[in-house]
Amino acid sequence: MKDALGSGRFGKVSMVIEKNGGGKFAAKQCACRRASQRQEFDLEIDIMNDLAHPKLLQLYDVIYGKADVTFVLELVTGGELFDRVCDESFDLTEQLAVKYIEQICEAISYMHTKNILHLDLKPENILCLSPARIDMIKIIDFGFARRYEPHKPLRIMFGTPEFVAPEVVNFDPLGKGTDVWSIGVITYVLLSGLSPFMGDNEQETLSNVTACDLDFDDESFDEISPEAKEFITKLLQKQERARPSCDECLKQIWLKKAAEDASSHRKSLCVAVTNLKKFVARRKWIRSINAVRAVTKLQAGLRKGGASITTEPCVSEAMKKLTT
Ligand code: PIT
Repeated sequence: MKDALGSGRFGKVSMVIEKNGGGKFAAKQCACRRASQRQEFDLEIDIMNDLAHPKLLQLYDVIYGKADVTFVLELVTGGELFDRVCDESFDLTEQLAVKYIEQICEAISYMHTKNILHLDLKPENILCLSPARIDMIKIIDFGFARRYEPHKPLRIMFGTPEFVAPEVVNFDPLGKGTDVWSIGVITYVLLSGLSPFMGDNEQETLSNVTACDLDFDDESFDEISPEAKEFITKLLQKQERARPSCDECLKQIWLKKAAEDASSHRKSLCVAVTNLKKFVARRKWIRSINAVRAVTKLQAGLRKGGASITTEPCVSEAMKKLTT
């Protein structure tokens, strides 16, 4: 075990080095005590084993312990995309934003050809390949991914309020368009730093999502191209079936025009990241709160079961977050 890479709903991820051979990997260690948890992990493993794409994090091995399961994963070292974009030395342009969104659409299009939905696309789940290749991304976290059978309605109530589609909130059948919606929200945030459906609380956010009223009124959109706004508007349509497929997204004018501009060396304007920095700070705060909520829940469970709380990695992680 080497450095910690991060932690979240999924547990703790650390860099690990193979004893024979010295290969570097990421290891995601998760507590797994109940049979229902084991079933969830088995589904995630089954799905990950089906996925082999350069923009999707690869699973190499799984190690089952008595009360935990460890995923041996591809190592990526660039950190979260939104963190990199906010770095002082980074100039985000629309052209670069297109490059990111294109990679997300390609990866999700591949998943959709396999009839797999990701269902938790959000900024935290988009990492940069390495410090030297922050223009290349990898999508992580297949913990909510599901197989989609066209004639079998899939209803699920989970995800992150700011990024979930109206059909998730309404408990209506989900589809490939459910992921497309989240890509629309990610694009909106990337270009403006504003979260399109954010309310003062979770309830309000969910009601803004179902109302689906979208605007580009804020001054952060003043310099953003009409093609970008058109792209977002097409993805954020209330009807799941009205949204373009990922393949259709890749053919939108915004993406095509950016490619032409890039090949003729026309530079696009820099996107202002002041709002994005606030967005990133707020998301981190929410994640800490969620970690504390998880600890409280765990404490209650452990009190019943009589185990020791100090041995739980997520507890020490959450406490560390709280005190920094
Ligand atoms: C890395 C580097 C890093 C985080 C991760 C991997 C996380 C991966 C991950 C994979 C999953 C999941 C949650 C997180 O459910 O900073 O190489 O399948």
